[in-house]
Amino acid sequence: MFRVLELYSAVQVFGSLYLMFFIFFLGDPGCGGTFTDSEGILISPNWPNNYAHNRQCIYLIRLPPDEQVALNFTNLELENHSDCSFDYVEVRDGRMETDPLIGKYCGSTLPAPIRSSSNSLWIRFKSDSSVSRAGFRAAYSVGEVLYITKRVVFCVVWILTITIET
Ligand SMILES: [Ca+2]
Repeated sequence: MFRVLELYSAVQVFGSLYLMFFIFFLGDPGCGGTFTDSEGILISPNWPNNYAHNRQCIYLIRLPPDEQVALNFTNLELENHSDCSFDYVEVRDGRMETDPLIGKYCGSTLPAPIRSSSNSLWIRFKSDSSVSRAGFRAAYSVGEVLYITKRVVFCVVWILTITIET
């Protein structure tokens, strides 16, 4: 009996150390982060399997200053509620919790494509203490229209400048 208890505590200690190691070094894949590449994928924790209860994950997409973020949800499966009070994904137009709200989403209706007005988007995923689903997956990229427009305008101005000068 003594041996069994000893073994049990050893397993407990080892288990806790392993968990600490896992959280400290490997993080929590899918739970938030800062995204600075020109394109990327955001997923809820544990996607495509069910997310855990009582999670909060913050995702910040930050592109170079003169670019916009285009965000498209490809999958959405969250606990449904009329005001999305239980589990939700909220998207804000900027880099902070206090920036203008673009939308708060839950259930399984995919949001329309989202575009930031500046170079960043702030996203929060939150789950409550019961009922979990698969979560969400969203892809972002540089907002091409503004990117191309700016370059076209630049070229036109450049050509005009040359034409006027000669
Ligand atoms: Ca829930």
